[in-house]
Amino acid sequence: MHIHANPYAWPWNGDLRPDNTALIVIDMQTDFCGAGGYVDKMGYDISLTRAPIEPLKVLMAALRAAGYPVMHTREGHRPDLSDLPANKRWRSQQIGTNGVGIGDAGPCGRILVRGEPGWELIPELAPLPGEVVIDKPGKGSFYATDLELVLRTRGITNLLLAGITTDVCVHTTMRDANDRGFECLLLSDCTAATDHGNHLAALKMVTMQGGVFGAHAPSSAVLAALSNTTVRPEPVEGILQ
Ligand code: C5J
Repeated sequence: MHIHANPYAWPWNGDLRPDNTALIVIDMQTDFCGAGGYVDKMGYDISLTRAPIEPLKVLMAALRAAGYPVMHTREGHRPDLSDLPANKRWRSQQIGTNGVGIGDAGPCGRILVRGEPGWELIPELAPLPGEVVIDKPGKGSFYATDLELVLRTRGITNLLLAGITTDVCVHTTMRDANDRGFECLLLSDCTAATDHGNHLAALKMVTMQGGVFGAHAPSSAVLAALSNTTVRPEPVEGILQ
């Protein structure tokens, strides 16, 4: 089975099954797409980072119904900030109001700190019991996490990538996954950036060099491929279907 994608029909080898393909929903946390969260505090427009919520709801339901694993990531740091590099903290304090950055108190608790309200995944896209949730201290989902071990253990070779933000955590994860040999599809309407131009640029980057990091497609292309594999009624003899 292939998904109609840009710049090639994905996956490269047509081997797309629920036991070798997972959806990874990256950092759909209040800090990135909720009122009073980190992105909001920095002064960016959260209607951009909230745009993937509705298409993701539909896609996650369809993939779950078809037996595909759905995994989630959360960016965040230990409460003692021992895993927060000083330069990451300093840079985050340069934008927004009052020098408040990662680790500091905001309207949704301490920004990007594990256990705080802003760090939680948004309720609309809450994981189901048993779904893998990866906590990561960085932008990429592989750095300092057990994501690769989890994927290899399950025999996952294909990744559908979604979440926030296209140009930062989603792209870093896609690049790192690609270097590890995973076949990646970036879901264009299920991801967004704090700047729409950056979102479009991040999509375009994927298509260079024959698909330098994989391919991208809207979730409708995944839904179309899934519906083509649903069981059709047995043809009745003598009747053309
Ligand atoms: C950022 C992310 N943008 N999840 N994090 O800082 O993309």
